[in-house]
Amino acid sequence: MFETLKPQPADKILSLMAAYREDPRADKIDLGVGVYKNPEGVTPVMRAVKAAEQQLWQEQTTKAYTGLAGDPAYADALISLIFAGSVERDHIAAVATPGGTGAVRQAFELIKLANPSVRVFVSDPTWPNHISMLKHVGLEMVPYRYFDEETCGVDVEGMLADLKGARKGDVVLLHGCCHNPTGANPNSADWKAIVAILQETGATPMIDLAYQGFGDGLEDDAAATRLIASSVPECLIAASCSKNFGVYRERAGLLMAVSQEAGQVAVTQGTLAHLNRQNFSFPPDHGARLVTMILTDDALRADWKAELEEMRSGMLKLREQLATELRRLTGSDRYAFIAQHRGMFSRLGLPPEIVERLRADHAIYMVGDSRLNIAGLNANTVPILANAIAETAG
Ligand code: PLP
Ligand code: TYF
Repeated sequence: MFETLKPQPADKILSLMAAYREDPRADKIDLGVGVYKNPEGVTPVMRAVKAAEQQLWQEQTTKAYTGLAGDPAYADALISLIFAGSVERDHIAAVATPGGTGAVRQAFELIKLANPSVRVFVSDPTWPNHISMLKHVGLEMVPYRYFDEETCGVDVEGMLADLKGARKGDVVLLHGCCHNPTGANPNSADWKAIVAILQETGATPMIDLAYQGFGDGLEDDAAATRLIASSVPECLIAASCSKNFGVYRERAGLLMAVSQEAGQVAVTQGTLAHLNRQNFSFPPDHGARLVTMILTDDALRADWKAELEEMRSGMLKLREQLATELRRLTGSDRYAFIAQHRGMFSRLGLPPEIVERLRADHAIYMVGDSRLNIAGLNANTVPILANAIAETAG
């Protein structure tokens, strides 16, 4: 039967990773896949994660199954990090998932079960896995305007106009902070306008929160999620711990469904557990347990926050350095948006030919849509990138 299988389109980001690995040039620069790297180019195991792992190794007495929803203490800890009491705990159904991707996938499954004729509104552009999973699950997709190619900021007017086309029974997929792939984000006034439209239309928001702590800080990065979840009757949040705890391969995610109607929560919780059972039964526990240990221990939590803050401020400094360097070299403010963008990514708005020339002539690897991973840079490579951009794109 396998002969009926057809080759599947490759993930462009993962293919770029492979091309980079094969490039023999010693001075190559990897600005592709969204993985944090320190100035030495290493994706470190965070200090608090190491400490928690050591403690876990000594103290853990069993690796027997948890539950279909994972360890409830994990959901409690992450809910308190994300919501900080802005939504009552008993209004939230939550299940652990294999990474943020697993949370997104399970959210799509839940949506399909609740309303098979749903339309899911997605930002243009969005994370490519949103699109491929929506197709795979068989849900209708409606793109909404998001990125303004001229300013490299959010096309707020276009976005709001398109979101007005959603109706009750539809889902609006939003990036809670640090938009992937553009780096451009709504400001707080924009978020209020988005909430007003959600209230008007009755569409259900779904928030993908994969970078809390990478933009303006742990609290600010959760502000839009808190505002939305406390302003609308229902919403979904797919959270990832991959980036902010650096536990990528452990696959720690959490899917949350908030209902203003507390009486709804038990059935939603049961449905989420049922969907976990259909796909993988018990979610991975190791990463989730480390996250729980860190969030519930004062010393580990303080050290984790300090290290996360170092990572965040390092990325902001690189943004500022790159914007300044490009202003000097081009004599224009055309790249000032790089310092305004937040998170790991910026879309530079360069055509694919320029992205290709940067790779061929300068061994600089960014995604074809001109998305670069800021964390792939350091103080020494910023001027190299700036020179290459100024030379090829002006
Ligand atoms: N959502 C977005 C927008 C992402 O960029 C990512 C990627 O890292 C994820 C979700 C999920 O990541 P993971 O499955 O590694 O937790
Ligand atoms: O956008 C990125 O680079 C990250 C990592 O299939 C990633 O979100 C990339 C591709 C993929 C899963 C994760």
